[in-house]
Amino acid sequence: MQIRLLLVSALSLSALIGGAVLPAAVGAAPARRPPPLLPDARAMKAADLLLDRSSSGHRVLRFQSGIANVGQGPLEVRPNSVRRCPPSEQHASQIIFRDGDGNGRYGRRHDTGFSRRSAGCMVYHPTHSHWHFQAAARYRLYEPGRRQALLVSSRKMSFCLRDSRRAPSRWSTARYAEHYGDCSQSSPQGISIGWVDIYQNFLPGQSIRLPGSVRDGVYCLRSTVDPVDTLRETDDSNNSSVRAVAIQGTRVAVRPTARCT
Ligand SMILES: [Ca+2]
Ligand SMILES: [Ca+2]
Repeated sequence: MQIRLLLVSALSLSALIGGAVLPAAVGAAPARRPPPLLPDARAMKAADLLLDRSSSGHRVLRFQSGIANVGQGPLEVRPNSVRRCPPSEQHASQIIFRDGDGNGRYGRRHDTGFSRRSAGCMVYHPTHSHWHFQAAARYRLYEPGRRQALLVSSRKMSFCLRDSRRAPSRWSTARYAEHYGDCSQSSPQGISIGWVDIYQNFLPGQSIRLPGSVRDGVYCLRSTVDPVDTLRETDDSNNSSVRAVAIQGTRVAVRPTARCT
């Protein structure tokens, strides 16, 4: 009986406090979250290839690479302390923008709502004074038709994401203004829809060391973005590109991609 009395009192109290709200809430549809506008990362084919010597005298293949965003929303990550990361690293959240005005496309002015998801840790580059997004890309070299027998696999490369140049017109993305510039220590970083983040061949990490077994001949250089799938995007099946390259002595030349597909 005592319990029943308490229950009745509690119900009466809630009716007094929230009486104006309760009837309206019954049967009302739950507020629907606007749909996400996801990015879609693609790997540019390796370009500006050249053969070089490392400081230790090894032959290295240098090349330029790039990550394009051909999706429906910006590819954005933000350094923060939401989760713990190893020393000298900081957590990264991927920002998923939402179609707040419901028009089916991204607009910076109206689609300001977003959700966050964990995208691993970022590494700090003291010489650059900013955070690099880890596992942005990986490069592999193999002989045509022998993709499983890798000659070289690079470590996972970290990038400071930014808008470097417009994506190739063959990907026919919407045209958005450049938005993500130089990375600073705490700013969001990203790639706008229809833009590419380029990493030139002279930058650290933009080379792979050729093993002594690499003789003159044609090889396949495969670039993969988001290789360990830390980013949420519309299509995970288009994240690799391949370039056929002919290596001859100290020279390297591009060959038709069909050799490697
Ligand atoms: Ca993709
Ligand atoms: Ca919109």
